[in-house]
Amino acid sequence: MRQRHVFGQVLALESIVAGLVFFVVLAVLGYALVKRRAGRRVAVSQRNERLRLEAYYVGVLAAFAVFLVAWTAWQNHREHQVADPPPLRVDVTGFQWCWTFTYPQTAERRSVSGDCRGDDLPTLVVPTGRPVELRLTSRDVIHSLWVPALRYKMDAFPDHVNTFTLTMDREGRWLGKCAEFCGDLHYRMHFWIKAVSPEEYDRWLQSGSGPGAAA
Ligand SMILES: [Cu+2]
Repeated sequence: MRQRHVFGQVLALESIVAGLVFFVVLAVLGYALVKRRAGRRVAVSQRNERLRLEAYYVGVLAAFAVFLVAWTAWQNHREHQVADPPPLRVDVTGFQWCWTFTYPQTAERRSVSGDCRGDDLPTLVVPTGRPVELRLTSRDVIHSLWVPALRYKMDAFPDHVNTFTLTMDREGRWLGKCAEFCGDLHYRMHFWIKAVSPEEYDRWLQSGSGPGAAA
């Protein structure tokens, strides 16, 4: 999956840079603590500032922060560029406490929903190799559509539509969750996202049965 790959890379780079900075700061702090312990009878310095050194320190940390923010924003921007060919559209609505997936291009506006009780989870069916634009909103409070294995999460707001486009490069099924605490039964707002071949997807869309049916 492209987005999984991209955001996996972003996470790896951020972890390496953040870890590096953390351990360098820790090492300098440890050095100062050990080297300047009271028992060592080190002469107390009369200086109370070292402007140039402090400026370097602040400059280096700021450069790391700017780099991380810019890199992440750039990757996010690349991931959200308009797809070509034009994507299939699926309207996703979060509600207390489940999800509805609606396919507006079908004549009868095919819809998959459920109550997220037990194993009866709604399934978002998408074809492989074709960009799919998810248009995300909420019927009541703020929810968040999260597919951990795909590294994707986006908030669903009432009276607002958030969009993102994904392209699945292989068939499979992944568990999605709500990542925004939204009330008593938030914990059970799970769904499946299932990628099938374009032929199977077309068949499913026409037939109104198959892998998209609950369970
Ligand atoms: Cu929720």
